[in-house]
Order: sequence, then C-alpha cells, then structure tokens
Amino acid sequence: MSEQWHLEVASGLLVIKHIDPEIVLADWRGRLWVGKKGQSVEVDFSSPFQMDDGPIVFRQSEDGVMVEIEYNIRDDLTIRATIENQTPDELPLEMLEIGSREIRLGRHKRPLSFFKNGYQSWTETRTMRAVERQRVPIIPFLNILQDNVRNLPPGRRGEFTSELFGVLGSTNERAFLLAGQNHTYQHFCYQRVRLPQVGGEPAELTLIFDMGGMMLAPGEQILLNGVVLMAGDHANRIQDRYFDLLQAPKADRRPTTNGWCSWYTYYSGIDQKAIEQNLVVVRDKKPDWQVFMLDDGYQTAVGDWLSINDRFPKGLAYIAQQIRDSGLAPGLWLAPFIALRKSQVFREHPDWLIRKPNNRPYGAGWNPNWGFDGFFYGLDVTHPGFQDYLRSVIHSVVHEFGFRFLKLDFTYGAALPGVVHDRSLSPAERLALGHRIIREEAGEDVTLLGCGCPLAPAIGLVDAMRIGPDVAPYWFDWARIRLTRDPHALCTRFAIRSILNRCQMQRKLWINDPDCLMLRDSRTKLIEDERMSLANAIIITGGMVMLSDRLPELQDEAWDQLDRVLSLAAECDKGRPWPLDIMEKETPEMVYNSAGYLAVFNILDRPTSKQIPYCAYLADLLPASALFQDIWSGEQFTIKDGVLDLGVMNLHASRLLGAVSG
Ligand code: 9PG
Repeated sequence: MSEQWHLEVASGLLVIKHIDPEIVLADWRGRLWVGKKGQSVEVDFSSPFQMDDGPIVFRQSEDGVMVEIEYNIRDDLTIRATIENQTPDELPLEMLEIGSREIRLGRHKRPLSFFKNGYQSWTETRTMRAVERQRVPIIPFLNILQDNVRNLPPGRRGEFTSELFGVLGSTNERAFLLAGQNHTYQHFCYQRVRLPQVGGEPAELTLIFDMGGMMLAPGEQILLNGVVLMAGDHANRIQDRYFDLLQAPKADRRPTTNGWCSWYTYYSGIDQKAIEQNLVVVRDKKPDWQVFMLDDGYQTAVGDWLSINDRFPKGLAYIAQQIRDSGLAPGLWLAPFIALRKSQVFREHPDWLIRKPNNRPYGAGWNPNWGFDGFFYGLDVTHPGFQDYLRSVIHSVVHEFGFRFLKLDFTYGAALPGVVHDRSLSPAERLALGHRIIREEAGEDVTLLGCGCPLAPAIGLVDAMRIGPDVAPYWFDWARIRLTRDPHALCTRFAIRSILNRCQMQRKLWINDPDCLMLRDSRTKLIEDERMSLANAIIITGGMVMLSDRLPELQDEAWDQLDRVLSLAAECDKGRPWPLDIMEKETPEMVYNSAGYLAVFNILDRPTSKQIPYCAYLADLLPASALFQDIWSGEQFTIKDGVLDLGVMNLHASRLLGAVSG
C-alpha cells in the first residue's frame, strides 16, 4: 500500500492528501443523475458508511436508488461506484458526478495547466493554460463529427473538459495529478476542471461517469470500475504509469503494419486504374511495406458496402488479388456504423437507425466528400437485423474478397447517445459490441484499425488506432478556422499536434496510427520543412508509417526518404517516446525517444532561434557531454554552457537528432 496517499473525513469533509509532491483534494461533492426528468441523488460525504483500515465508503439511498462510492488506496488512489435500482421499474442511468471543489498542487500556488485528451481520434488533444478558453465549433454538426456532445466545454476561461484521462499540472513545482478511467470501459468517463485565474485560489476537478441513458433493470446493480488518481513529479512518467495500468493484451508485441493508402492523393476520385498503376510501381520498387489500402471511394454509398461503383468494374476481390500478387496484404476502408441518407441501408432499414427522443434518425454529421446531400446517421449495433448485415459485410470483405486489414472509420456513429433496440447497453458498450462482432467475423489475424473512434471502448479491441485528425496537403486552413472556429479542423499542423501529444499511447493501448506521410513535392501546398516535420513527428513517435502519394510520380529523392523514414520509425518503435514539454506547449516542441533520438519542432509561423536549456528535461536523460547529429543534414551539435543551441530554425521546420555519443 502506498505511504503517499492519505484519506480522512475531518469535520464532515472528505480530504485526500498526497505527500510528495504535495497535493490536496478537499471538499468532495457527488450527484447521480437518473431518470428522464432530471431526478438526482446527492451523495453526502460527511459520514462514511464504512471506514476501517480498508477503503472509505459513502452510501446514499433515495427513492429506491442506491449509490455507493468507494475510495481505496493501493499504489494509487482508486474511486469506484456501485448503483442499485431498488425500484420496481427500469431505471435510466445518466451521469454520476464526483468531484473536489478544492484542489491544491504544491505549495506556491502558481498557475496550473491542464492536459485534455479528446473524445475520439480526431478530437483536439492538448494542454490548455489557465487563461485559455476551450473552443467549440460554431457549426453544430462539427461537434457531432469530432467531439462528444455530452461533454462539451462551457466556453469559459480556465474551464476544460477531457475524456479517458486528464493531467493537472504545475510545471514550475513539478507537481502533476492524473485522473483517468480505469478498465473496464462500460461507460464513458470525463474529467472537467476549473482553473483559477489568479494564484492562490483552489482549482476544481469533477469526474464524470456517463452511462448515456442505459436502463438498469429492477433489482439490478452496476459497478462502475471508476477512476484512478496518480500523482508524481514528471508528466511523462505519470502518463507511462497510467498506460501501463491500462496495457492492452498483445499491444506491445504486434508487428507494425506500414504501407500505402489511397486517400490523401486520390480522395474520393480513386479508381481501379489508379490502384493498378500504383501496384506496378510497388512490384518494381518493393518498398518495405506490409499493407496496401484502398480508402474511401469504391462504394456506391456509405452504408452499402457490398455495392461497388462503376469506377471499380472488376470489383473488390480483383483489387485484393492484385494487391496480394504484388506481395502486400490488401487493406480496405469501411465506415461500418454509419449510413448516408441516400444509401439503401438507410432507406430500407429505418429500424436499424439510432433515434432521437423525437423519433428522428440521429444525425452523425455531414461530409461534403459524400456529396452535397452527404448527411449521415448512426447505426444501432444492438439491433439483430443490423448485426446480421454487419456480419455479412465483414464476412464478404474478409473471407470472400480477401482483405486482411480493415480501417474502421467514423465508428463514433455506434455510440451516439440516442434511443436503441436494447437499452440495457450504454453507448460505450454499444461501440465495444460493434467491434466484437467485427472481430468475430474477421478472425484474430485480420488487423483492425480504429478511426474517428472514441478511445476508451476500443482499448483491447482494435490493433491500431488513429490518434489525430487527418493530415492534408497543406499546413493550416486559416479561412476554415476563422469561419468555423473549429479547434479540431483537419490540417497537417493539428495532425502533428495530436501525434506528439498522444504518442505515449503507442504499444500500450494499441499501435498508434499518426495518419499518412506525404513526401511528394507537387500536388501539395506543404513546403519541404513542413513535409519533413510531419515525417519527423511520425518517426520519433514510432507508430505506423503509411504513405499517401501517387507512386508513379514519386521522385528518387522521395523514395530514399521513405526508406529512411521506415527504418528510423522502426528504431523509434523500440524506444519510448516522451513529449518533454507536453504540459507547457500546445504542440510539444521537444520529443525524446529512448532509442536515442531527440526531435525539435518550430511550430511557430516565423523563424525562431532555438536554444534548449540543458536542465530539468534533458539533464535527466542525457549526459552533458552528449553529441547530437542531425539525421537528415549531418550537422553536429553539442551542449555548451548549459544549452543545446540549434541556431535559427525556419517556420514549421524541425530537426531529428540522433545521440551519437555521451
Ligand atoms: C475518408 C476519410 C479518410 C480519413 C479519415 C476520414 O470532418 N470531416 O468532414 C471529416 C471528413 C473526412 C475525415 C475526417 C473528418 O476523414 O480520417 O483518413 O479515411 O475519412 O472519407
């Protein structure tokens, strides 16, 4: 048992303390929301129901609803909850909120920052400073498409929302507190904080268990596995410790799958001929790849996966065969849990749709790539008819056509918080069920990649996961962001931000998919430095490497670069990546990999002179005599007078340094 954590109930208040670093969480409140009409049960923290040497338990019973909250100290502090329905009727469960209104980190009450993790693959993930506002797009469908509509931020300064886990930190004092969901993941778990605008005031943290309206049968109980609190003096170490706790079976042993993807060069215009032309080059160049993936664009409509459009006259089995004949595993994109309004599935099976309380189909978004009428809806994984259809699609794609790698996209569609056939499942459980059905049909040795996927319920069920928004053949889209205030907007700059911020998930939860590498110098607005920054971000974090360029047009220099990216990423996959300044920067600018690499990014829109102090960050990791070599240019750098001086770096440039001695 830990000597660090202490629990006490003093003058009617629960107080939790951590010794070193010094952290206090006092004034706990709790409330369970049940039923449709905003009925709630408040938890009284003044008199524990049980408090011997073991856990402290608080119990509340009201109108036939019992809620029990248990605080337990093991190595870390864990909080679990049990809810029991003692009424004669089904009980809809909404949210359980537990929180401390008075948190202090360290002694000096300096400003705090909060690392917020996004809901799904594409959601904004980064550290927020106390003075910032967490934005939501002003166009509502952009929220459904990219965020959790049940956990949107209030838009006030210093008030932030996170999913799965969040880290509160005081960098100056080296005091960090991680609050994260513990397995198993039958519900969504949010962390909300309110950071004081001036020093001296306490911060607030609320932990939320979202059961999404699932029905609890009369007499039944559910155990919410809850939350773990971890404290420490190092933000990267504490994250490693958290992901060790969640470690998914086999994630550390899976072979990486590198290869090619059609999307970021052909988009929806992909056709059979383009696939054939690219495969000719694959057979000639024999890059060190495992998969070759046909992305979106082969189907007549999203939802109708077995109805192939006329750009693929020979069908999908032919495409898979061509890929196999070129020595690679065939990969295919599917969005299994959504359907376009114009699809046959939508028109012929209204009972397969998730519905709003007013009985309208639950909209999952609008995507211009799928036409002006590109409205699409979430599918009900609990419906037996839809389950049969899903099984038949996966069966055909894998066992008849021969695909061995499936990119499962827009999967948040299964977890929309609407009305479904079997209401005993929470939205998170519906998504997990969808993944289980796909795994059962596909078999163990098919690689499943999650995308547009809420993270928690997919842990242990997918082999790989997209951990950021889409890259694009441009750095940033000022017009779109001005117009929509979309903090998630796809672009290479935001993709790099998430790649670096989520890199510690690699091989703990799954294989990270950073999205595609693009090395071409035509058909792109990315300048050389920007292309190399994307490449360096992919390398240093050690995840998948998928190229999305037209192979017949690729220059020799790009092929050489590709070889090096593949071998460097494989080396970095053997080490652990640490984004050293994760708690200070929106995009980490210094990422260390224990395989012996350091990547430095200039994310700013102007040339910047980069002097990295040899202190807290680096001093723990590398000797003062370390000699670094720029992997791409060969230039050498040493630490002099306590700084690693990289000189002036161009806008959006980066350096990948290898430690050559020391
Ligand atoms: C295919 C693409 C690619 C890509 C996926 C996903 O916000 N949006 O409208 C939006 C559109 C497309 C998108 C993400 C968001 O991309 O991430 O790799 O497979 O679908 O349609």
